[in-house]
Amino acid sequence: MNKSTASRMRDLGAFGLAGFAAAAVLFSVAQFVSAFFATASAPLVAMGSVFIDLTPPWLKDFAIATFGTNDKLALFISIGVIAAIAAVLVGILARRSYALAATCIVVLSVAIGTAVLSRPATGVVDLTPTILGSVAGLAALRWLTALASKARPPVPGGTPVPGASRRNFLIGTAVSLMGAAVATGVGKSLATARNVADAARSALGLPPAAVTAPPPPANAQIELAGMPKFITPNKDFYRIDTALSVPRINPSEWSLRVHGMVEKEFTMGFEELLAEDLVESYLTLTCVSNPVGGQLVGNAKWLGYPLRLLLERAVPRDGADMVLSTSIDGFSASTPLEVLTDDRMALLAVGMNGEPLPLEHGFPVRMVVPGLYGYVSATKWVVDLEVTRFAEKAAYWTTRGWSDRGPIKLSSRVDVPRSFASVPSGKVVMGGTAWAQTRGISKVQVQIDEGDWQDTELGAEASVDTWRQWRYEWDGGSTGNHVVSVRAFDGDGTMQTSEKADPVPDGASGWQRVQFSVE
Ligand SMILES: Nc1nc2c(c(=O)[nH]1)N[C@H]1C(S)=C(S)[C@@H](COP(=O)(O)O)O[C@H]1N2
Ligand SMILES: [Mo]
Repeated sequence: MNKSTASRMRDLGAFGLAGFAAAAVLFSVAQFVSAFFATASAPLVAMGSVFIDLTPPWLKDFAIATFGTNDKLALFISIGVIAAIAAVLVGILARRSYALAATCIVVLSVAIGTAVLSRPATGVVDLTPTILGSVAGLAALRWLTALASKARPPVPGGTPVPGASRRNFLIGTAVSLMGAAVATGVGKSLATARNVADAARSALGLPPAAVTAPPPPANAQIELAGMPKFITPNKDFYRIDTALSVPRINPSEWSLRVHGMVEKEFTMGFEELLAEDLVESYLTLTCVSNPVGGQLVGNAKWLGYPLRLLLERAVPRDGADMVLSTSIDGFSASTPLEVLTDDRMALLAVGMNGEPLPLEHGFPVRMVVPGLYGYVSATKWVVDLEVTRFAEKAAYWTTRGWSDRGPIKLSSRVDVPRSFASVPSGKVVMGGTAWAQTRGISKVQVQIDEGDWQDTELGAEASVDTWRQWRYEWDGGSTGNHVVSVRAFDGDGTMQTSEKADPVPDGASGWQRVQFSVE
């Protein structure tokens, strides 16, 4: 490389770095200011949310399959990398013309502002973080590119540039990046301090249940290393939702509107809800995106008010066949009216395993419905129930390629041994889980290699709405690779289908096969 190419590269690098630092200033200032506005007023949150809403089902499925419940982190990192590349390019563009680079930033800011305004819980004032961030970013770009120009190596025959100019540029960049880091950090603490939902949740004492559920029998839990807990602790409960930042609802400002095809519309506040006779119920939730053998299933003790009684009060009109439940962040689910009015324990829940709902699981109020996948029933942060018809309204995932109904498919899973585990020779104890909410599990069978199907020993049944654990003792086999397959039968004796289906559009099916080896 000759000397002038090298100095040209160095110059490009400096302008690229200036672009990157200016973008850091833009996003961090916006992030800081967003602490005083709606959570979706932060550019990253708004852009990420729009991205999620536009995500086709195959990509959502791929993201969940690849990153599991880290899918949001993966999204933030992707947006960050793309933004960093764009910022470097804008910086390089500023070397030719600041005006052109500034135009790019303004266009981008308008796009961000549009994303902010498209969120359900934002208004015009929520553009403030984007506007202030953009002004700061433009100023930073102007300043840093000016410093970078002064730091240019001397052109042949030009006046030599003192070494101090180069240092000035580097100091300017460092100051911008540090300022950005401080603004982000302080903004985070401010947002936490201003989080009334957290404080209200900690202060909240839930009333005792008017109808308690008997605790599950002790032998519902199969004692075997590697088996899931029969009751999933809240901190381990899978989390799936479209919310990039968890909605923070002050319970004293929460209310639920019940309306649509009803005789009596009404609105209920949180105090009113707690004053009702609350019911306890054990229920296993399952996500439609759960692949065969997957972990998107959890079991908890819920406390809430029966949706049946709530709807009785509203008196649905003839012809209504669906309840569209909507969350404060715009997510919605379509649940058959008959499912919410029959005798299963569909709840408007406030408690999970003896605590108020965790923020990520819907604080202060969510729905849980036995027998239906979460996407058509388990609306978190719920604020609106509209009694309507399937023919008239469509829910969030229905408009994105998923089925409008989502009964949970009879499923079974091997938890022990794990895939590709190696086990010592001799007796092998296996174990797993099966679920068919509202019908229960009557039998689970396993097949080792191409052998006959064998009945397993079942843990006690806590309720037809909860999963059931199984255990099987295998005498052991030759060293080398083996496969265990599993299938379950529901309470009516119906066998789990062997037919393989992907999660889209209405849930995965097929028998799980787990490979392991005997040492
Ligand atoms: N507001 C809101 N509620 C939601 C969702 C969502 O994206 N937003 N996702 C649903 C889906 S797909 C599932 S599987 C369950 C998961 O509940 P959990 O995160 O408490 O396990 O919540 C449901 N409720
Ligand atoms: Mo889900």
